[in-house]
Amino acid sequence: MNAPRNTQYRHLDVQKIAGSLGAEVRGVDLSQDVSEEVLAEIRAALLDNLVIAIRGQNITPDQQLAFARRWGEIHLHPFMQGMEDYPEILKIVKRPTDKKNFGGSWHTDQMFSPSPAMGTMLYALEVPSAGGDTLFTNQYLAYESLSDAMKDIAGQLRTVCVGDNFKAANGLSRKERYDRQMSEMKVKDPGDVITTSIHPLVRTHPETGRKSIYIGGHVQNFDGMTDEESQPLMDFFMKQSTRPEHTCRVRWEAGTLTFWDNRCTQHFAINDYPSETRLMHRITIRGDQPF
Ligand SMILES: O=C(O)CCC(=O)C(=O)O
Ligand SMILES: [Fe+2]
Repeated sequence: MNAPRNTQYRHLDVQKIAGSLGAEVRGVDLSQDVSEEVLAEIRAALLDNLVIAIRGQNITPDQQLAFARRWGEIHLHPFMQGMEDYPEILKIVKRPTDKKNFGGSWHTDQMFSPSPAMGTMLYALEVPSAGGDTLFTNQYLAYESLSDAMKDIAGQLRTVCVGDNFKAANGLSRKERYDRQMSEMKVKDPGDVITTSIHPLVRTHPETGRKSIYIGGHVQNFDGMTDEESQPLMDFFMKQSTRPEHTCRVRWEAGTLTFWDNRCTQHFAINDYPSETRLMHRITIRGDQPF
């Protein structure tokens, strides 16, 4: 399939929030068992819109986990410590005294894994009085709006993705950065879990068949190229991905569960709420090896 679909919904109310991607979804209660029919509509809404903000939920960690398991295996974060009682759930929290937030740069989740996260479900428990929105990009459009000549070049590139020690982080490890700057989010040792991977820059979505640019902050360089050769191309593909017309912005409310497709989007958590708390429960679903 090469074009976005235009699904008719029988159960859900789906309202687009921007021209390129993103929708608000109402008409489902995730504290109850979701029927196969409703689940199929949620899948269609996700595939059509890439990111869906399911509004007005009131769910426990067990209920969020039950919903997440309908989509596949839970992907444990190799670096971040899950909740004590729910190791599959990451508490994403920024307190009034914290300077840094989690996910505050463009990326797609766990791109450094051989089989990165297919999707992420973030459930808002507490949000600041204003701010703390999350930006998303449409990586299909980032690819489709390239010239044919650039598509050919992109199609030949492979990214080297590294889970720790972002080049942008001035050589600091995750542990050094997070321990200094985030009071409650704890980094763990990944042990023997693989956290460096090489992926195609142009990937094909396993469900829609559409091609997208697969890039994000975990990319260190292009395979076989020097840093000097890679950096200008990386800058170009990041700029192309994050052009304003390729983005949308989710405004959170307590009770919003936002579900995004990491295979065709990037996201960026905006850190614009000093002195306030923002608290989320996050679950990621394992995906396929990109091709
Ligand atoms: O807090 C957010 O809005 C997103 C954080 C993030 O990057 C993630 O949960 O993967
Ligand atoms: Fe993220």
